[in-house]
Amino acid sequence: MLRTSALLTSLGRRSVLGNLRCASSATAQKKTDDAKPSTAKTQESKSFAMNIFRGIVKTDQVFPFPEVLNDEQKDTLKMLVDPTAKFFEEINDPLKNDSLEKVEDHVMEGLKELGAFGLQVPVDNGGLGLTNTQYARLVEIVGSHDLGVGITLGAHQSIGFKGILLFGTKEQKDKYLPDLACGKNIAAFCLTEPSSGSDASSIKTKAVLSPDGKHYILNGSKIWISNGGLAEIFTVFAKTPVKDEKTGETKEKVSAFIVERSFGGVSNGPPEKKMGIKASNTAEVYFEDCKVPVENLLGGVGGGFKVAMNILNNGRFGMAAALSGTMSYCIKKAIDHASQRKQFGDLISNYGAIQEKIGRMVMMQYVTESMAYMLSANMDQGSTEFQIEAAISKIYGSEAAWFCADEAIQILGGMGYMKDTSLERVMRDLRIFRIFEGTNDILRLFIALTGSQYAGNYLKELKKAMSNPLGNIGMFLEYGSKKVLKSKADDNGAKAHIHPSLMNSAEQTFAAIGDFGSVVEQLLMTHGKKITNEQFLLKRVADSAIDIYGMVSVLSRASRSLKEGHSSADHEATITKVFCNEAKDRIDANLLACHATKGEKENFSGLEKISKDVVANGGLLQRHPLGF
Ligand code: MYA
Repeated sequence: MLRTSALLTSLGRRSVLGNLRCASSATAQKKTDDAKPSTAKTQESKSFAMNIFRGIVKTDQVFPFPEVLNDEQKDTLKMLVDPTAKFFEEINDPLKNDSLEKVEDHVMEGLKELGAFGLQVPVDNGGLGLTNTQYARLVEIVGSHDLGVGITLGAHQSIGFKGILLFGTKEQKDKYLPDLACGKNIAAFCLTEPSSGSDASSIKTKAVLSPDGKHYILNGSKIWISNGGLAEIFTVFAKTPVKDEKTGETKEKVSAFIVERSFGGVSNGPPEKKMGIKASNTAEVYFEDCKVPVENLLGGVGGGFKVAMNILNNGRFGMAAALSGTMSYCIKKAIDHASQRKQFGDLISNYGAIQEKIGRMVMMQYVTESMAYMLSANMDQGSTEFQIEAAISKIYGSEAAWFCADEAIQILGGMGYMKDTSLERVMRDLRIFRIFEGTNDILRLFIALTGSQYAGNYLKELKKAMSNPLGNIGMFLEYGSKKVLKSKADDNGAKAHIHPSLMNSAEQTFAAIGDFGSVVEQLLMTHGKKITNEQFLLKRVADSAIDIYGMVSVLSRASRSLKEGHSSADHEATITKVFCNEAKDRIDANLLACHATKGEKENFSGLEKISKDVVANGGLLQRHPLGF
C-alpha cells in the first residue's frame, strides 16, 4: 500500500512526454509532489479511447455508429462528390504531376474553381463551409487518386490555416480566410526545425517584441515545410519571452503567429528532392528580422504549443480518410488483376495465398474507414477531447495503407513493380505518412502515456478517497465492480446497440478492454512515473489501444449495417468477426508481454543490448561468415 500510494502521488504531474526528458529528476519531483495535497478532481473524459485505460467502456461516442449528416448536408455532399471524382479521373494526371514534381498549373486552377482550397472555411468567409464528415468524404476521393495533390491541399487547409479557423479572432478570419478559401493565397504550417522534429516544444525560432510594442521580430528557420515554396500565408511557431506575473520570472514559451510573405524577411529554399509525394512542394523557410504585427498573434502569447497540438489533432482524421481512399485504389488494382490473371490453370483469385492478402487488405480498409468516420462524426458532434482517437486513426491508417500498397504490388507481381501500373508511385507517396504529422513511434508513446496519465489520476483520487471512505462510496463501488469483473469490462449498455450475430465479437472487445485496464493499472502500480522510460512496454500498450479502437469501430459500424438491413451487412459482419478474432489474439499477446515475464524481459533487454552494442561500434558487430 505504501509503495502504491507514493507511486500514484508521483503521477500527479500533468505533462506527458515531457516526462521523458525529465525522468532523471523524477525523485526530486516526487518529493515536491508528496508535500502537496491533491486538490483537483480528475475531469471525467467522454472519450472512448481515454476511458479504456481505466478498463471502462464509455459508450457515448461509439454506440450506435454516429450518423451526423442531416438531409441538407447529405445533398450538398452528393453534389460535390461526382464533380470531384470526375475532376480527378479526367483532368488530373498523377503520373505527370509525379514526374514534373509539381501539381500541373491547370489542375491547381481547376481545384480552385471546385472550391477545394476552402472546404471547411465558413461560407461567410468565402468557403464551402463543410463539416468534418463532409470533408472526410471528399479527401477520401483525393486520396484514392493522387496523394501529392492531397498533401498540397492538406498542408494548406488541414494544418496551414487551420489555426486561423480554430483560434483566429473575427478580424483575423475576415482578413485572411477569403483569399485562402479561393486559393488566391496558399498556406503552410511552420513548426519543424533542423533540431526540433518530434520534440516540438524545443524549437529555436524566436519572436521578440519590438521596443514600440507594435511588432514581433521573427528570426529562425524551418525545414521540410509542405507548400513552403508556394505559400503566401504561414502559421509560424516561435519562442517568445513570457513574464510570469506572479513570480516575475521570464520564460521562453511557444507562441503562434500568422505571417505574410509580404511582411518581408521571408524566403524559402529550393523544392526538396523526395522519395514520394513529389508533386507536393516541400521547402525550407527562413525568417530574417521579419516584422509581424502584434495583432497577428494566434491563441495568445505563450499559447502556441496548444495551438500547434490542436491543429495537428484536428487534421489527423483527414489523413485516415484520405488513406482509406488510397487503400480502395490499391484493392481495386489488386482484384482487377487477380480476377483476370491465370496461372497453373486457374485464376489467381481462386488461390488461398491471394485470398488471404485480398481479405486482409479489405479488412484493414474497412477498419481505417470506420475509424475515420467515427472520429469525424465525434468531432462534428462537438467532442473536444479526441486526441487519442486522432493519433490512433493516423497510425492505423498509415500502416494499413502501406500494407495494402505492398500486397497489391505483390499480387500484381512484376507488373506491380512497373512505373506505369502506378502502384510504385502510391507506395513511394505512402511512406511519408508513417513519418509526418507526428511519427507513428512518437504518437504511440503519446497514446500510451496520455491514457495512462488519465488512469493514474483516477487511481490517485481513489487513494485520496480512502481517507474518507463513506463520503466516496460511489467511487469505491465503481472501482470494486471493475475489480470483480476483472477481465471483462462492464458493457455500460453498449450491448443494446450490437447486433446479436456479433455478440461474440462484442464479448471479445469488452474482455479486451477489461484486460487492458487491469494491465495499465498494474503497470502504473509497478513503475509509477518511471513508466515513461518503459518504451518497450508503452509500445505494446499503444498497440492494444489501437486494436481495441479498431474493434469497437467495426463492431459499431457493422451492427448498424445489420440493423438497417444494408445489402453489404453480411460482408461487413464477416470482416468484423475476423478482425475482432485476430485483434483479440494480438491484444492478448501484447498484454502478456506487458507482464514482462522472464522471457519477455530477456528479449527486451537483449534488444536493448544489441542496439547499444552496434551503436557504440558504429556498425554491425558480428564476425562475417567468411571471416573477412
Ligand atoms: S507538421 C509537423 C508535425 N510535427 C509533429 O507532429 C510533432 C510531434 N510532437 C508532438 O506532437 C509533441 O511534441 C509531443 C509532446 C506529443 C511529443 N493534444 O510535456 P508534454 C499537451 C493535446 O507531453 P512534449 C508535418 O509533419 C500535454 O497534455 N494536448 O509535451 C507536415 C501538456 O499539457 P499540460 C497535447 O513532451 C505534415 C502539454 O501539451 C498534445 O513537449 C503535412 C505539454 O505536454 C496533443 N496532441 O511533447 C500533412 N500533446 O501542460 C498534411 C501534448 O496542460 C496533411 N499536449 O499538462 C495531410 C492531410 C491528409 C490529406 C488531406 C487531403 C485534402
